[in-house]
Amino acid sequence: MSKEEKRAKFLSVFPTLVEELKSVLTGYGMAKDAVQWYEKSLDYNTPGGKLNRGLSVVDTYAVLKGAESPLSLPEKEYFKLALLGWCIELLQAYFLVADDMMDKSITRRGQPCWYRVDGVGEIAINDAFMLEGAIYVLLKKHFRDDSYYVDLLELFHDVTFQTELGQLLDLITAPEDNVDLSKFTLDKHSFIVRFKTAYYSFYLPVALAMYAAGVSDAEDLKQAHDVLIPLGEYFQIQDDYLDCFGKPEDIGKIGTDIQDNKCSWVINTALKICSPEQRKTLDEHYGRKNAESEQYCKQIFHDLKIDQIYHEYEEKIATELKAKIGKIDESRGFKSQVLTDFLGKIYKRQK
Ligand code: DMA
Ligand code: MG
Ligand code: MG
Ligand code: MG
Repeated sequence: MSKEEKRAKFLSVFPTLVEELKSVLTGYGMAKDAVQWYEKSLDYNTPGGKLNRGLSVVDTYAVLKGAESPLSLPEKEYFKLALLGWCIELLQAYFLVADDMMDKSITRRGQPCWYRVDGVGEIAINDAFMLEGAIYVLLKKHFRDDSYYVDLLELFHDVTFQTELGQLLDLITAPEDNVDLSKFTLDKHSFIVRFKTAYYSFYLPVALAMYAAGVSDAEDLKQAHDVLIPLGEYFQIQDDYLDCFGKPEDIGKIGTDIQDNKCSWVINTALKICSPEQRKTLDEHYGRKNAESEQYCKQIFHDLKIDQIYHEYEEKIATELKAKIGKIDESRGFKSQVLTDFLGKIYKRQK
């Protein structure tokens, strides 16, 4: 089954969900222009990305069920799993709309960030809340009678809060008016990225599929967690690397980490190996809101061959993760294939 077919099938579920959400608003007697606004926000912010998180829910479920491919699942079963996948994409949409405002980003997925669209501005804050709200409307409608409904709710609530904790740390470690590079460490970075990215992007899709498949013994959830959190850390290190070294046409966004004074993997790695002279330049130019200062920092990252260190890191972490995956105990029904597939999806990604 080709990747394109899987993606097309997953995408084909989305318009149904939008109609269901709109009908909730219509049911409350909401004005037509409000319903249209919500539809536009859903369409603009939800389906335009790689859909890795959403697709992983159906893929993982198929592996756990021993199905040949997600497309060979019975239609109703596929729909429910795809719906869970779309709930992660909605969660992601909610985080990204807010993240782009807080990070003052310009573009996302090759288009202007939602808050920068004409007429949107700070209404984007409420739109973000409503993207999150959609998750619980859909879960209630389709999972209320399932034995694991409360597990799904708790999982979404816990992971959302963990992500918000990560975002809090990410933001307060990057004050706009007080650049202090001595506060950055790779340990701090690791903590931030596990919370802001790894839980919702890696643990959540697998845990959702596990609950739906009935492979949700606490030991198995822990086995998944213990590989997926370091895997998610690796993914965010890629994001940090690409923010500085990636091409906007590949990553669909313009990097802002240097100007935003972010505690990213790139600056932390540079701080460990730079000369006192380079450190002085970084102290003077990192986190300053101008392109010239940003360029000074980029030159130092280039001189320090951060890209080479990154490629070495990538080989090392991939080897470590493969070894961890090799030790998974499959006796209760969990399958290490789920984790191998995840690693395969992100290994050496350019976007
Ligand atoms: C991503 O952090 C985390 C969340 C919860 C959106 P980021 O700001 O590095 O993401 P991006 O580079 O996509 O703006
Ligand atoms: Mg951001
Ligand atoms: Mg951010
Ligand atoms: Mg980033």
